[in-house]
Amino acid sequence: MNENLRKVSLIFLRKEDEILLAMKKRGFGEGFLNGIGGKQDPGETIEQTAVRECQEEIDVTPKKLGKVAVINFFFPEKPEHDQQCHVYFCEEWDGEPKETDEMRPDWVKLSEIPYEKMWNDDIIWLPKVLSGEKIEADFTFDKDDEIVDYKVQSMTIE
Ligand code: 6U4
Repeated sequence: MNENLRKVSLIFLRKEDEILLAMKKRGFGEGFLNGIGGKQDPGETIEQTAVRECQEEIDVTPKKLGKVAVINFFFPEKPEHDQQCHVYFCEEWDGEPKETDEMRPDWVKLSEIPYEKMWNDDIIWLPKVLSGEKIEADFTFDKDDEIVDYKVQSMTIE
């Protein structure tokens, strides 16, 4: 695990055969559908970040999180974007997902995930974690945010 990378969280709420995706309305990844998350603040554990971001972005408080992936994203041409993304599934939470200034959430059927509206790495790793695998991955992007290299393996440390 790369301890020097800035950590960010990403949560996917799940119920029955649906997953919650949200359109990011501003900032990094604007316009993409994704799970809910953001940057770790000083003094927080990454799980605390995951909970806080979910509260801020869709007004939901996760009650139980299961880590499913740790993914390093590298941008050699824009190293300020390098980040380590800690991905969680959540099946128990308080509140109902609400649109905020940051995200517009929507339930989507697992069989109808619109990968063409998401980060282009998602189609590579999200199906794996949805099928129950826990993974570690590295993705490297060029200046146009296209993938130039990647590696996905089973998670060795939980
Ligand atoms: P600001 O705007 O500073 O408040 P914040 O919401 O704290 O931002 P932000 O938007 O930088 O953080 O977080 C980026 C979010 O996008 C995190 O949840 C991680 C996620 N993310 C970044 N690169 C991704 C990628 N290649 N694939 C993916 N999610 C990615 O699926």
